[in-house]
Amino acid sequence: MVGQSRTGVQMASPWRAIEKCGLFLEVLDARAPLSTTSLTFRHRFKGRPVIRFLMKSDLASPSANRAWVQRLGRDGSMVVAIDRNNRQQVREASAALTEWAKHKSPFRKIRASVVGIPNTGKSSLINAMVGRKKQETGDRPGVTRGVEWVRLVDGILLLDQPGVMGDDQVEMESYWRRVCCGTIPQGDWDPEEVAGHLVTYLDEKRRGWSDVLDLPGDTTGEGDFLDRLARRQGLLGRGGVLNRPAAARRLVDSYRKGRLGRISLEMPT
Ligand SMILES: Nc1nc2c(ncn2[C@@H]2O[C@H](COP(=O)(O)OP(=O)(O)OP(=O)(O)O)[C@@H](O)[C@H]2O)c(=O)[nH]1
Ligand SMILES: [Mg+2]
Repeated sequence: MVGQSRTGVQMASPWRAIEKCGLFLEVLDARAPLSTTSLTFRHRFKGRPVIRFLMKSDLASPSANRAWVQRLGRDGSMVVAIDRNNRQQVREASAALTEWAKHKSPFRKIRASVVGIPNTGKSSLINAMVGRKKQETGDRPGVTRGVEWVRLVDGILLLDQPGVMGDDQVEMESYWRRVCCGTIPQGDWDPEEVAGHLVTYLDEKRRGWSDVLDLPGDTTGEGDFLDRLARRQGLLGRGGVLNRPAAARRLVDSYRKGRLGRISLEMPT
């Protein structure tokens, strides 16, 4: 099976390479591990071992990180919360992976497929573990276009590949969280709707979250809020009308980049 990349280059279907792998490294966004899980991959995992990496843990709440590691690891599987710039965490993660591989398959080469939805940090994880910028990374979904094998150590190969959204039916509850984690290209989502969900969530979970934006007046009311944000940031459209979509995009972007603080969007139940 052959796929067409956006550059027009023919590339092998990622699924064919994935089928060769005896291990999956599933990369989730630590801020929303459930919403950034792809059910499409879950079906592929069936019966094969999975190690979960909660990437961008530096942007998530530390207590939520601990809770997620515990919750997702309850079935005995390995779960690691990781920040690609934290060398010790990265060293420990690759040591744990190497150890796991030696134990599970002492005589055979391990091929591990690094999977996840777009922009969760798959290529960054590979670069951090191999200790050099081998794979291209970028602050937008769809950076990796083809499949590539990368050697971690002798006997362990990692497969980098494009993020796959799959054909999951995603409810709005997960969708807005995926947007806030940067997994959906700009233009594919309605900024005011997503910002509305984010504001409602933050108002409920994090008192005083908007202090950092230094907005004048009362903080309640989502419509009001975007108007005040647009005014504060001088976001005006034609005829001096407040540009609410631009304010909404700025808010989501601020969240995504951690400017509102380390805030997780989900906690285990
Ligand atoms: N703060 C923070 N940013 C990270 C971390 N890991 C990755 N990023 C950033 O997240 C963005 C996406 O990283 P990539 O490694 O390109 O993600 P990917 O999953 O390979 O993306 P696709 O190939 O597009 O599917 C980049 O801007 C990275 O710098 C992390 O641990 N912390
Ligand atoms: Mg990539």
